[in-house]
Amino acid sequence: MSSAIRIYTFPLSGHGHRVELFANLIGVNHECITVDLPNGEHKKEPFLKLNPAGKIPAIEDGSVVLADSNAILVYLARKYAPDWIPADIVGEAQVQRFLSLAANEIANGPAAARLTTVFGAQLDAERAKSIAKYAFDILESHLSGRAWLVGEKPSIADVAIYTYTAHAPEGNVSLDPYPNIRAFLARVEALPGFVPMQATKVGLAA
Ligand SMILES: N[C@@H](CCC(=O)N[C@@H](CS)C(=O)NCC(=O)O)C(=O)O
Repeated sequence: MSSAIRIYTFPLSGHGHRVELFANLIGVNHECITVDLPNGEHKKEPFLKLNPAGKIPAIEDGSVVLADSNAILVYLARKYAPDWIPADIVGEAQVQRFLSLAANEIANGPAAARLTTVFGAQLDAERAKSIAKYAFDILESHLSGRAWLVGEKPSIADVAIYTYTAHAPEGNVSLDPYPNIRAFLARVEALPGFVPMQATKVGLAA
């Protein structure tokens, strides 16, 4: 039997949770290793050998070392769960579109807004909330009449978008105006193997 994939993460990180969630959804053998972010473990050796950018998540799968949550989702899907990434060119490109949304507007919107409330980050909360609205308006409209972001079944696009969207209220971004998004989140949460990220009682979630 192959050894467990090591996922270096932090319990309150949505980027880390994205990877942990996917590992659980596809049932791949893995273990989560908490990196001590508050004490800067991610900025020192030996962690920097795993990710010179000094960020979690990163994984070790045998001799493969990989950082960046979306890159890890692509790797895990291609290697262990090809059903989670479309084989056709257009479907794959559509997935990439949502990975980009996750890496840009979701990271700079709801994730950044949550950083200000959960971690006291000195970021422009109003700007983050305005980017969150932009991203959620796109998602709300896209999810009209659709169960999943791409095609007829869940893909890594859904996993990439899920966590920071679900936890947006912690950053004072309400999901009340977005019924399609809320129904989408409930569908992800009903998937076999779903694991939640630890909730924090701040912002609208207080
Ligand atoms: N693009 C990266 C972003 C990862 C990221 O921002 N990680 C945060 C935790 S959510 C981190 O490690 N922050 C620590 C730091 O930047 O010092 C990914 O998708 O993995």
